[in-house]
Amino acid sequence: MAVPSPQATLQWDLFCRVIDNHGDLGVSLRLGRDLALRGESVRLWCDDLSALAWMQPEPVPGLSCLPWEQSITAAPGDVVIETFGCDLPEPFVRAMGRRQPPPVWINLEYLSAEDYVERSHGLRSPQFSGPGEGLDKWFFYPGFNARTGGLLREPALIDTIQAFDGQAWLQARGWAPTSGERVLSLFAYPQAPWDAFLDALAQHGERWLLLLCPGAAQQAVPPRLRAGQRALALPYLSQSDYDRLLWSCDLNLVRGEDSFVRAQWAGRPMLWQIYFQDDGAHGPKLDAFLKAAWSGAAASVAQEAWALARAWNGLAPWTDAADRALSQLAPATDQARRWRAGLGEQTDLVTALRGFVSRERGVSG
Ligand code: TRH
Repeated sequence: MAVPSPQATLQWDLFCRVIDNHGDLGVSLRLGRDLALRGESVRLWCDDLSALAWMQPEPVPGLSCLPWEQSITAAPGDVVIETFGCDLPEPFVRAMGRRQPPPVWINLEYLSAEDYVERSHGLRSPQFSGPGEGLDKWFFYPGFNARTGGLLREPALIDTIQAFDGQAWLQARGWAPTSGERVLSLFAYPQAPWDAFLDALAQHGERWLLLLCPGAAQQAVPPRLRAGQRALALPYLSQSDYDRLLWSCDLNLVRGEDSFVRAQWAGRPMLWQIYFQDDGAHGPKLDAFLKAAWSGAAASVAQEAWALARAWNGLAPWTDAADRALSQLAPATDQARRWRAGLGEQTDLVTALRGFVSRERGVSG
């Protein structure tokens, strides 16, 4: 159901190239759906829409998901967003130059807590050559504070999560923990240190139900389960159901970008497996996030959380401190709630984008 919008409906063109995995489409879809549910008219042009069959099986009013090639003959709308610097088709960019007024052209960048984000957010990139000559492109950076573009957060998301009955939801699907069992969701890349992780979970005889998302976890975990652990292999869920899974677990292991953000909204302990980059850029990116997310926590608790996150990502050996972080989830739960409350005060990404576009178009938002 579309939320009535005080602003005039605009036509938004979102472009997405799938490089690997599911985050490129995942973020673009999440953005497109949020815009559409707030009353905007959105076309999502993507070079590989195959994952849509499970990510978004139901149509969303106001959102059309279309093959990339069809954009070549389309008339550009009021706003054009290229996600993660994907190059737009030349004929489309030429058509943008002919449009009066030209669309507001935005490059939506990757999420990071590093300092460069605040410096780069909102910068203008005048196009001096090529098909877009004479146009301006704007850099829009999501982020974790008010000097950035914020995070995708649908209206009333935190209230919805707080009112959600995760136990009943798991029960209805046959995924509920038995009495005395704790439950985690596990979405991971293949290089995770599986043995150290499962040992650490089992260390004090705790019993765990591991809900394994499709991919590496389903191959790696079942043959390695320790005493007191059992696992269920989940199918791919819709994005909305994947969110509900995160809201229902005692611990969420997430990766990439979109599941990482959604786990923060869940307000439960989480462990992030960052997208690995050959040049090592993922190390400082992880540390910048940890620094932000654990600020204000007791020093010993923060140190253990850092040790666990770095070990899970292969950036440090697995230590006793990492073990301790996994065996004491109560401080991580408190911190996750505090962190979420702070993020919830921020302007969300869609509100920030719409405000930016209104200003650029000279319309009071
Ligand atoms: O799949 P990811 O690792 O994606 C990426 C890509 O590697 C991308 O190239 C990189 O740029 C980016 O990370 C940083 O992880 P991510 O971002 O969490 O995307 C997964 C999406 O799949 C997310 O939108 C949630 C969704 N999903 C479901 O909808 N249902 C499911 O059952 C699962 C497991 C995920």
